[in-house]
Amino acid sequence: MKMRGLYYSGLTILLFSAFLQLTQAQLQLGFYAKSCPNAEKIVKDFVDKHIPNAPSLAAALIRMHFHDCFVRGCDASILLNSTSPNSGEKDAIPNRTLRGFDFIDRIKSLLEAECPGVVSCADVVALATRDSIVVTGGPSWSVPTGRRDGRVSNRTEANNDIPAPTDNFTSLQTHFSNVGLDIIDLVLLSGAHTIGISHCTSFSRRLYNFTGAGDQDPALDSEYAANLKARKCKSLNDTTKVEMDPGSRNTFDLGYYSHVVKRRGLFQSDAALLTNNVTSSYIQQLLQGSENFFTEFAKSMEKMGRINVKTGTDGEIRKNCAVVN
Ligand code: HEM
Ligand SMILES: *[C@@H]1O[C@H](CO)[C@@H](O)[C@H](O)[C@H]1NC(C)=O
Ligand SMILES: *[C@@H]1O[C@H](CO)[C@@H](O)[C@H](O)[C@H]1NC(C)=O
Ligand SMILES: *[C@@H]1O[C@H](CO)[C@@H](O)[C@H](O)[C@H]1NC(C)=O
Ligand SMILES: *[C@@H]1O[C@H](CO)[C@@H](O)[C@H](O)[C@H]1NC(C)=O
Ligand SMILES: *[C@@H]1O[C@H](CO)[C@@H](O)[C@H](O)[C@H]1NC(C)=O
Ligand SMILES: *[C@@H]1O[C@H](CO)[C@@H](O)[C@H](O)[C@H]1NC(C)=O
Ligand SMILES: CC(=O)N[C@H]1CO[C@H](CO)[C@@H](O)[C@@H]1O
Repeated sequence: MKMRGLYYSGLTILLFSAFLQLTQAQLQLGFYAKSCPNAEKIVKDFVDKHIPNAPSLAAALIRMHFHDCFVRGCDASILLNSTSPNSGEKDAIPNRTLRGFDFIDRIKSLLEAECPGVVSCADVVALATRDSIVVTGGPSWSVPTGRRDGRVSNRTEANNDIPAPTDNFTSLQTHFSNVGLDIIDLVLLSGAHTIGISHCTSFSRRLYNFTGAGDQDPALDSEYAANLKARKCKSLNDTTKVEMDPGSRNTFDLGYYSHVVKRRGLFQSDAALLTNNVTSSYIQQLLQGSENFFTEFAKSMEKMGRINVKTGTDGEIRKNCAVVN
């Protein structure tokens, strides 16, 4: 009997510690409830106070979150400054147009004042993104927390892992599946292009030199192309900013998809969504409302926020988001 008892309690302890390790290794809702009870409120209050005056930052933040998660997981590696001789993600081609770093730094300072060394930069990015999209009238989603910050930021990895605006459907699918996202996530998350801007340089080859013969991309509506050339992107190297969802760049709505189906998406990667039957019919379903954009977008964002997160004792809680401790 005694042996059996010991056996059982041994097994119980074993199972229990395995269970603990499993749960410790995961994000959880309200991770800071005990360690920093006001953390989420501090983020939300800051966002609610400042985003209405600077709504374009919502776009900057969601794009930052995306770029963070696609390279080494959502570990705030995107926030690290390059340290000579290492070139960080910030110096990668797709990051040259990122904004909002000081917005994150300001929130992080408030959190450091409240509970030093507790709240990760990666969680600040995830929370501030969600809260700012809500301010733009977009969907809300759950942001389980407990992400820890990475210690490595590598420019080459960012150039390789972040999809390019010139990507075709196959390349997009590969970039997404590399981080565990499928082609429905691809359609939904591309919907974030309903807010924000692009510089002409991100797509001007489609207007002026698509195949290198001074031609235009036939997949881009020619009337729209003519309009862009006349009024916005006047030459191949013009750096003017263009709204991706003209007329409602600060409102989170279905505008992007309406645009894409009119062949007016700015990037080849936007146009590529029409080249696959599954994704193009999913866009129709979103536009018709048989799939609810907000509900489905929220699910994909939660999924993106979980990509390769560091938890438990992995990584660190950075004190300053731009440098490792
Ligand atoms: C599917 C592959 C994607 C590609 C190739 C892509 C590419 C780009 C490019 C080239 C820009 C313009 C940068 C500039 O010239 O300033 C941009 C802007 C933006 N992207 Fe994407 N993107 C993709 C997916 C996403 C995802 C998944 C999100 C978020 C969930 C996102 C959110 C944004 C936002 C909000 C902007 C506007 C940023 C601003 O206003 O500063 N994109 N994207
Ligand atoms: C990180 O880089 C930014 C931009 O170059 C700079 O303003 C900031 O002071 C740097 N932060 C640290 C901690 O070095
Ligand atoms: C950065 O990543 C690339 C590609 O994975 C790798 O070849 C390179 O060695 C890395 N650089 C550093 C400094 O770790
Ligand atoms: C898509 O792009 C990749 C990489 O540039 C290329 O290897 C592939 O042939 C392209 N696929 C199609 C169907 O055009
Ligand atoms: C168009 O692209 C080709 C091939 O990349 C290049 O040789 C040519 O100089 C480009 N034209 C302009 C106007 O940049
Ligand atoms: C941009 O293009 C125009 C003509 O299209 C040219 O005059 C100008 O020198 C170019 N600027 C740069 C920085 O390449
Ligand atoms: C995709 O749709 C087109 C036109 O509706 C059809 O011809 C083609 O067979 C479809 N392809 C697949 C793989 O279902
Ligand atoms: C925001 C940011 O850090 N941008 C950098 C991106 O890369 C270019 C070129 O390396 C830098 O000049 C920018 O400062």
